[in-house]
Amino acid sequence: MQQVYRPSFYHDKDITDSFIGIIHETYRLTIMKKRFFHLLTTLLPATVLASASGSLMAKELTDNPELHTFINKMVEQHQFNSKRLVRLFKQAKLQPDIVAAISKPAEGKPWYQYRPIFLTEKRIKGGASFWDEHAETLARAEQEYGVPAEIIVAIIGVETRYGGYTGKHRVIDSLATLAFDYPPRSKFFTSELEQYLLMTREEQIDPLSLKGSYAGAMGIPQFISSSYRNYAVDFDHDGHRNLWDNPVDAIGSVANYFKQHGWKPGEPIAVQTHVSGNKYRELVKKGMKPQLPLAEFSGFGVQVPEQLDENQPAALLEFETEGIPEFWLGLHNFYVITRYNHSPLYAMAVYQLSNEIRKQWEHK
Ligand SMILES: [Ca+2]
Repeated sequence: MQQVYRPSFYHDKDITDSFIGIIHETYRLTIMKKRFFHLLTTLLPATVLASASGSLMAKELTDNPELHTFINKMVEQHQFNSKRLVRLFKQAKLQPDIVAAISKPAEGKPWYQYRPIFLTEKRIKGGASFWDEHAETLARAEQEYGVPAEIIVAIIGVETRYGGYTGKHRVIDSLATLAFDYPPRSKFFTSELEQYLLMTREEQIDPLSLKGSYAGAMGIPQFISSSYRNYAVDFDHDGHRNLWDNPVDAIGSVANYFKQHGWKPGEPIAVQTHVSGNKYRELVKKGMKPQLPLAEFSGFGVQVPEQLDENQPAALLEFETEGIPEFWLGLHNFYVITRYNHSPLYAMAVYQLSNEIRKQWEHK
């Protein structure tokens, strides 16, 4: 049940994980949903699909009974003002293009097509410049949270090209559309909408004013509302957590996110390996979460480099190339990167980009 892999700022991510993570642009639909939408999108052009799936398109959002259930909940549980919420949602708009975007067929790009999107000369140089510009902050984040500067920089580079593109959709529209007009993900996005209203109230921001990805990911590091509330930090100590135009807060927040998801300072991330025979497939099938200790890998025909501690659990990852597949040992910290976006391709792109950025930065 692997995910859809696309550039991060085009999708959301999964909700089923026990961590309430950031929403980025990978999403894991269930197999059934995948099939259903694949069928739909095969049969119908995107525009037709958008209006067909948008059962409420002809109606106002405020006609939707589920919205009123939601508003009641916000009033009862969080003491929001009912009339104000109705006024707010009168100004929110269901966006058919958001439904069309998220219901695109689940075609995962293979690694050899995914990698070049992120591992570009421009993005590597951009990373080194971003590092130069924020060297002090990155060093402080590394010191405080134990997360290497190049990983923080690579995440921000993959997410938004160092803050250059943070999304064009009004967050209220994205979340309302996906909560009330996109049944497959309604539960998750209704929860994120709740988090969004709480977040904007806490941060004293007009909920109509914020923009983000079509899946509601916001700011320089593309945090979804629940992540914002749980992991964003005021890293420049000015009294606000501002992930939209404050790179200092963004850097601290990414580092904090990794720390809270178990990043182990100084430990390796991933190491390329080779396989022989067919037994390795059993390891690949186990997925990207490290489970078996490396000591057992040779029994599956997988080479284990000597420098690695054999007691640590690892995952065997297969990446599609145009020729023979690449195999990598994914270690604990690699798995932590996938908590930001549940895709091994995403994590590998971040890892490789981080290495290139470090090289470039050191050569300056
Ligand atoms: Ca701040």
